[in-house]
Amino acid sequence: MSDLDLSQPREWIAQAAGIAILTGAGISAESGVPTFRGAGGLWNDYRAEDLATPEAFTRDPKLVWQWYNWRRELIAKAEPNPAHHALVQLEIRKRIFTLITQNVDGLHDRAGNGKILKLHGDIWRLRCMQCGANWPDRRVPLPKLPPHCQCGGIARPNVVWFGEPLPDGMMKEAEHASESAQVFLVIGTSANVYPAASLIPYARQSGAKVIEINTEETPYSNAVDCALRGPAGEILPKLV
Ligand code: BV8
Ligand code: ZN
Repeated sequence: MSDLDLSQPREWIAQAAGIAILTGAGISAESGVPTFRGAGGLWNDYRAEDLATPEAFTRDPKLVWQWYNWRRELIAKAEPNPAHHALVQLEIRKRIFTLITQNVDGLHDRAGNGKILKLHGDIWRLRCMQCGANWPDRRVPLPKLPPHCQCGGIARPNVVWFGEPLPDGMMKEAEHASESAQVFLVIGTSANVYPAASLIPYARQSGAKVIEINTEETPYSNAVDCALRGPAGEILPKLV
């Protein structure tokens, strides 16, 4: 790791008045939360289509909830790692700061970040399929699957599934943050999922210096200003 030359990205970050950050499951990997598509990934035993879709939930709410219950138990045992803490330091230092995350694990909140755009929702909140009520529920494990709302309706995880639109206005706000940033950090995402991944070229076209931190190559590695290959938990603290 020590052979990475961080002087240029460190300078860009130090000089930047505004910073926007896009994180994916990789930033939580060193906290022990498995990623979706890597080795030992969450999707390995299941295909995304089998679980993270409204059709799957309609077909078998109990199965989908067993998967989310299992993930909630994993995440509940996880702690934010040095990468999460480095982003809190960055928020303290930068006047203009927006953390855009695809993660639903809540580890950025627990680390202490304030300005977080949760593109794909929050695994710690439930939403009623009947009346639309939306509430936090941190019980691990949930006693009964699927959980129900007080109105008697079935509750779903308050996350965005494939084929579902992102929460209203979320992408607009994320694009606004990306265009007003001098530096755009892309951390721990395979950049497969849209529209989240579209923020990477969007930020670049808006003139930001784009720095990617990932243990592997991604479709955007050759299109960013600086691709740092390695674990975020080791690299990020050295950058800020
Ligand atoms: C929508 C739910 C429209 C919550 C998730 C064909 C082409 C292009 C797009 C599409 C297409 N077909 C369908 C689409 C659209 C689809 C999509 O993008 N599909 C992909 C798979 C092709 N998108 C959608 O459906 C979106 N909605 O488009 O709606 C619409 C509009 C109006 C009206 C109706 C409809 C909704 C997308 C949201 C899906 N929900 N999750 C949950 O259960 O978690 S996606 C899921 O993937 C998670 O949210 C996750 O965050 C996200 C992205 O994955 P990553 O975070 O990148 O994680 P991954 O495992 O893939 O990668 C980890 C990375 O970390 C790796 O690169 C690894 O190398 C790296 N890493 C590992 N360890 C470390 C590390 N890096 C640093 N340090 C380490 N230690
Ligand atoms: Zn209800």
